[in-house]
Parts: sequence; C-alpha cells; structure tokens
Amino acid sequence: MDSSSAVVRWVQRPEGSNWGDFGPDDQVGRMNLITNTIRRAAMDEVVDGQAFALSLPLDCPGGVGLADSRLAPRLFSSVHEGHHMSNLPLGESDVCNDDGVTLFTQYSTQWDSLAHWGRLFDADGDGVAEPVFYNGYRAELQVCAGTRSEGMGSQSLGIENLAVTGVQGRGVLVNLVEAFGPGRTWVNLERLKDAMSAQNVEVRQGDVLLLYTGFGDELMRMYGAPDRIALEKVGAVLDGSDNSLLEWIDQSGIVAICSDNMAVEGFDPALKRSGAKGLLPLHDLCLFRLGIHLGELWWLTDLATYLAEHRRHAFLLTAPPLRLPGAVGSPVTPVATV
Ligand code: UVW
Repeated sequence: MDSSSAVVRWVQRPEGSNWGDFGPDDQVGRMNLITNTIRRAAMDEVVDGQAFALSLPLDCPGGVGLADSRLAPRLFSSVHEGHHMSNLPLGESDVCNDDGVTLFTQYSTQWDSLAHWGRLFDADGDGVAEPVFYNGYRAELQVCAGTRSEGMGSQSLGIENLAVTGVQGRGVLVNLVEAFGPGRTWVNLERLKDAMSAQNVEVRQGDVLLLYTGFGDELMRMYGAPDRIALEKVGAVLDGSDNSLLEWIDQSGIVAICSDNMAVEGFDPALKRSGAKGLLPLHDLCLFRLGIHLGELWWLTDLATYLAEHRRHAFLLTAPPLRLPGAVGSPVTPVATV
C-alpha cells in the first residue's frame, strides 16, 4: 500500500462514518457541504454589516497555557546582514522592523485539522487494528508519517486543505451561558435542544455551530496566568458520552463545531481517564468518522452579547485557517458579519 490516490486505503470503514461519501481522496469532510448556494444564502444573514473578530489575542491564555505541550508564541527580530531588524536604519533615511515567530498551532484560538485525532481501527480488514485517520488516511503512511521533526508536516489531512475551501458560510450561535450560567455544565442532547429552542436557534445543513460557554471570559480574566484547576469548573462542555447527541450532530448536517472552551467536549485534562468510547468521543465522531472540523478557544463574548441583544442567532462566518502545509492545527482569526 502506498500513498498515491489510485490506491484503496481501506476496505471497511468505522461504524457511523461517512468515509468515501465525498470521494475516495477527500480531505475536508463535511466542509464539502458548503456549496455556492449555501454560501450565497449565508450572506443573506448580514443585516447590520457589523463585523466581530472571534480570536483571542494569540498569546492568551499566556504563561504555561492550558497544556504543557503547547507553549506561548515567541516573537523575535529577523536578522539582516548581521543586524537585528529592530528599528534598523536602512539606506539614507528608512527604518525597518521585520520579525519571525515560533507558534504552537493549538495554543490559543485554533482549528483542529482532520489529522489531529484518529484511532486504532482495522481499516484494511487484516484482523489487526492500525492507527488511522479520517477517510482511511493511515498514520504510518500518510499522516505525519516518518519521524516528525523540524520541517516535517503531515503528508495528508493537513490544515492547508481546509484553508483552500475559504471556510465561509452560515454560522449559528447557541448561548450556553444564557441557558446554564457560566459554571461547568455537561451538555447532552436534551440540554442542547432546550437551549436551542429557548433561543429559537434553527440549524441547517451546511451550518457551522458555535457554542458560547463563558470559558473564554474566564480565560481573558486570567490572561497571563491561567489557573488550570479553576478553569475545570468553568464553562459548559458537550457530553460526548451521550449517543443521542452524537447522532444529532451526524443528522444535523453541520460542517464544524466551534466553542470558546478548550476542546468543545468535556474530557480529563490529564488525558488518562478514558470512557467506553475513548478519551474524546466527540473528537472521534467529528474529526475521525465524519470529517467535521473543530474550532477551539474562539472569542465569542462580543458576538454572543450582540446576538442576545438583537434576539438573533445566525450570521455570515468567514474563518480560513493559515494555509500552512502539513500543520495539524492552525491559529485563526474568524470573522462573524451580522
Ligand atoms: C486535545 O488535544 C485534548 O484536543 P484539542 O486540541 O482538540 O482540545
């Protein structure tokens, strides 16, 4: 088996997956559902023309951040002929700054690519489970294959695939703070539906679902010194153990789920406690089985406030990630136009 597109990567697909439905070599999953017609209809949601930037400052949370493996961005001056380009005089009268950055792609406001989460599954039917990702892309051959070191990105399913779609369509926001308050609430389907009907939220095929949980507010209050233990008690999280919620996500036709919290769903921050469906059942459903992208740590407070005041829930969302070949996640500055 090699990585060329003529090769069949799998002979059996996971239960409840849509592998192959968007083509044998598809790498963007449900994003395919945003057709020109759907994108054009999303523009009809623009009433006032006001734009909201949905990104945290990318050095938030700050300090140690939310995971030991994800470090804060580090900016530095680039060097020109041995001189740091920091207010560097050039020619007779010019002065120039130029810089570089070391950026962990999932430290702050981000998209997860479909290369972020896979699992052991016997896709080739030989009776042995192998590490595999959305649409049967295999870890050892096509996803971050080889020894990952500097300069090596994922050969397939990288975030650049999402970038070239433009990521523009109809966004709908459910205000979970209005529904459940700012504390940690595990939201199953019944709770989500209660919140949606109280707020008249109607979800259509092709929508991006945004969940405002209040986690981002606390993160901004702690900007620079996040208290991980305290944050575990803050903000609603989806309950990935609820099968009916997973079924609804599948049936709804949504193309992505984004929230102002860490992982959209609740999980053990030490990544040790695993339920019957793995560590992160919603990641498994969305990233692995259905190709539904996840956006995390988005800044939703200003948008949620506007929408609550105007009793609205839909808007035009434009949120392309960086076109960074092979990256498994990306910072993003999403824009909601209302
Ligand atoms: C984890 O790595 C826990 O997932 P995410 O970045 O999607 O929150």
